[in-house]
Amino acid sequence: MNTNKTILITGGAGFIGSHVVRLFVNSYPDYLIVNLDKLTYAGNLANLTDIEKAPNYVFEKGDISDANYIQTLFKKYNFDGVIHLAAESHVDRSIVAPMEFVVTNVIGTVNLLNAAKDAWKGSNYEGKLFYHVSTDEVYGSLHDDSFFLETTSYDPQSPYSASKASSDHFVRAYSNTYKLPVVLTNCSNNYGPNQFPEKLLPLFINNIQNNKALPVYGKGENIRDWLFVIDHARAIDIVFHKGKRGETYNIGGHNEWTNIDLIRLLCKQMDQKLGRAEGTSEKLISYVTDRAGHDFRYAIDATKIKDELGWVPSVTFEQGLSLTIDWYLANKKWMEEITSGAYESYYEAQYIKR
Ligand code: NAD
Ligand code: TDX
Repeated sequence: MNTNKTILITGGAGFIGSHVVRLFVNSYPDYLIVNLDKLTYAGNLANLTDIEKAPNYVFEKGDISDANYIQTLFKKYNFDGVIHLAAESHVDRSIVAPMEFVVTNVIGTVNLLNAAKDAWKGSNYEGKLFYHVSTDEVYGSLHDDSFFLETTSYDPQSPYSASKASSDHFVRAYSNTYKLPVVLTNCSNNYGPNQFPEKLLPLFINNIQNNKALPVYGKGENIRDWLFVIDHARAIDIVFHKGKRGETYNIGGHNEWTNIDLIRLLCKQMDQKLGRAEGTSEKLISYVTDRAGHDFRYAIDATKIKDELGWVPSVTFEQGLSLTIDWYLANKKWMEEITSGAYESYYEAQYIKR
C-alpha cells in the first residue's frame, strides 16, 4: 500500500469516532488510519464492521493514559496527524466518578501531546497536525439568548466539562510553548447511529421500544443544540484538511430544542414508526430529580467554520432524527448486545483474530 499520510484517530470505536474513522477510511484510500481505542464500555468494534477489513485501516487496543504505551505507539507508526476523540464523555458518570475523567481526558491528552511533540520536533513539525476534538460544554451554561463564540470565556460547570476545558487549555499551551501545530473544534450535542444508550436520544428510543419510563431531568426545560453526527464527522474532515493551524472552530446545528419538546417530537415519530396510537410513547414520560449542576442552555454560533471553511450541516433535523430512529429500529441486535454486555465477547473474537 502506498501510504500518503498515517493518521492516528483516538476513540475511533466510540460514537463520533466510529463515524470519523469510516469517513477517513472510505474517503482517503492513500491514508493509513490507525484507530486507537481502549474499548471501555462506550467503545464497540461492532460500530466498524463494514470497514474493519479495509487495507488502509488498523485497530490498536490501548489506553491513552499509559504514557509509555503512547510513546511506543508513536515510534511504531510515524504519524503525520492525530485526531483526538478518546474521552470519558458522559456528564452523569462524571458526577459519580470524576477521577476517571481526569485520568483519560486530561492526563491522556497530555500524554498524546508529549508523544506528538517528542516524535515531531526533529522534523520541525513540518506537515504535522494535532487535532483536538472538544465540546461546547467548556463555555458553561447560557441563561440569556446569546451564543457561544470561539472567543467566549471558558466556564465549565461539570466534572466532565472541567476535564475537557483542561485538555483544551493543554492543547493551546503546547501550541504556544512548543509551537506544536494544533487545531481545536468545540461541537454541540451530537445524535445519530452508534451512540451509547446512556445519552438522551438512544436511551429514550430504546426505552420507548421496551415500554420503559423516560426519565426527564427536572422540568425538561433545559436547551441543547443538536447536530447529526455525520455532519460533525464532515466538519472534522474539513477542519483537518483546511483549518488554520492554531485556530479554534465552533461546530453546531443552529438547532435548539428544550428537552421536553425534543422528547415529545421523538415520542410522536416513534409512535408513527412503531404503528402505535398517537400519545402512547408520551405516557412513558416520567419527571425525575434534576441532574446536579444541570447546565441550562448550550447554543453554538457556527459562523466562523461556515464563512472560513464552507461547512454547513447536510441534513435537516427532521431528516437526521428520522434516519437515527430508523437506524436504531433496524439495529436491535446492536442495542441488545450493548445492553447485555455480549459485545465484549464479540470484541474478544475480533481481537484474537488479528
Ligand atoms: P464515546 O463515549 O461514545 O466514545 C469515546 C471512545 O473513547 C470510546 O470508544 C472509548 O472506548 C474510548 N476511550 C475512553 N477512554 C479511553 C482511553 N483511556 N484510552 C483510549 N480510548 C479511550 O464519546 P463520543 O460521544 O463519541 O465523544 C467523542 C469525543 O467528542 C469526546 O472527546 C467528546 O468530549 C467529544 N464531543 C462529544 C459530543 C457528543 O455530543 N457526544 C459533542 C461534542 C464533543
Ligand atoms: O435520562 C436523561 N434525561 C434527561 O433529561 C438523560 C440521559 C439526559 N437528560 C437531559 C440532560 C441534558 O439536558 O437531556 C439533555 C442531554 O443529555 P445528554 O444526552 O446526557 O447530553 P449532555 O449532557 O447535553 O452532553 C452531551 O453533549 C455534549 C454529550 O454527552 C457530551 O459528551 C458532549 O460534550
